[in-house]
Amino acid sequence: TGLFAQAYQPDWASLDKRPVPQWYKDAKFGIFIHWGVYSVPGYSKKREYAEWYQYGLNHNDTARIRYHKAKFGDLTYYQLADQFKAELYDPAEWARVIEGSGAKYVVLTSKHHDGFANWPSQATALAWSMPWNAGVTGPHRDLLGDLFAALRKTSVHPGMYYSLYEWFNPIWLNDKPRYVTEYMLPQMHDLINTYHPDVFWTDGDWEASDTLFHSREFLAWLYNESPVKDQVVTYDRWGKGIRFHHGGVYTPEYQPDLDFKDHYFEESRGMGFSYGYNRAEDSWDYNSAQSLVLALIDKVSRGGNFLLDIGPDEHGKIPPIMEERLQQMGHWMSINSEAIYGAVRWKKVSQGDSVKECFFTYSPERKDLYVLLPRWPSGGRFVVRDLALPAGTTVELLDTKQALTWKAVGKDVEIRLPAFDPNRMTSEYVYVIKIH
Ligand code: FUL
Repeated sequence: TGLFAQAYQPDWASLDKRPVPQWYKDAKFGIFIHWGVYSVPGYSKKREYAEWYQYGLNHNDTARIRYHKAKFGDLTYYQLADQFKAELYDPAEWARVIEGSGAKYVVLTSKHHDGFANWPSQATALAWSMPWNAGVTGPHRDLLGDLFAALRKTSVHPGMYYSLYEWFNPIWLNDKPRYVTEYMLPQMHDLINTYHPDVFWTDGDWEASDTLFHSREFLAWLYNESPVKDQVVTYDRWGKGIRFHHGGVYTPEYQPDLDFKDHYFEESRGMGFSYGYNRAEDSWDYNSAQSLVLALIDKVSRGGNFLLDIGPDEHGKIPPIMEERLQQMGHWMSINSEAIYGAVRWKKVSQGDSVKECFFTYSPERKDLYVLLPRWPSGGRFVVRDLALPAGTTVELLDTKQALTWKAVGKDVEIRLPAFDPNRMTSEYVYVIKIH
């Protein structure tokens, strides 16, 4: 294929023109999964990332070192791969739980910064003297491929996370350019060509330049020629200084206040304070279902996506508290998802200053405005400020499908609400009014 025929050139001016795929903008809600050898210890001090376990062991993290000694004695981190058995892993069940949450895509760690590959990567043997992928040790199974196959039987798009660099990969430590051309790029091509992911979520961007990582060349290939060129979603983590400036979707991380009006964004976070499973966390470290629904609608009202993380354990089980949160969100979504899927940022994100009285989302396709109420208003009415509605506009409470009456009051619209009826209303957390 000649260079002229290519739609995208390996420079940011060109690559930045590539539109974010519409399926992804409509999806709004995805599930991140951090799962690997670090799930065996599954431990960090509270408020630290448990998937950084190996790094902590090597950087004088006394809490992790003490825990490691007590639980694993003299075993090295690498030897923990034997205990990553995933013997209870049921990808069809994961797919069912995730689909039930209302999420429309998944981003599973193909490999994190420790370099352990969750698929039978040929490349690992090149760098590591011990078996360092899930096909040849631990689970002896293609964890990634099996989840993708299960997801393809649902409405959930399969996607993957990939860390560009590896903390302790011997090739990376000795010869970075060689690591990139002989190890990283072959792995990335293998992943794209074998599994056809709809989402490719790169990370580790801060460790080297986009030039060293060959990021622009890779993206040009991905967008021009790869088997997923039309549907694949990419992000902004492609090298030092690129994040929040170039690439696909911008990636705030535990940064709820960051939003970008003229660039698509997705905030990610765990249900507690870690991505990888952290057994030091208590139930109160987990967000309630209500605050997770609020986080989702907060993102959607600002025009972005929400990528909520779960951390399965070394057996392959999703911890019950995480599973329950997904079920609770799914229950809310089963009643209110039309305010989420396909929605865009409206001219106003929310109403109210320190206390949010409501959030807004808008369906450009149906021209419906959604008013999302984080608490049931008192006094039998709710006032939407500065809104003019044509006569004949219908207003409906999604939860009970009741038609509501409204009237213009000055520049505002006053909507009359029924008495709060816990026996009839089932959505909890956030009540949604549709204005059509
Ligand atoms: C970060 C990583 O270092 C974390 O461990 C996690 O994967 C997060 C999504 O990205 O930069």
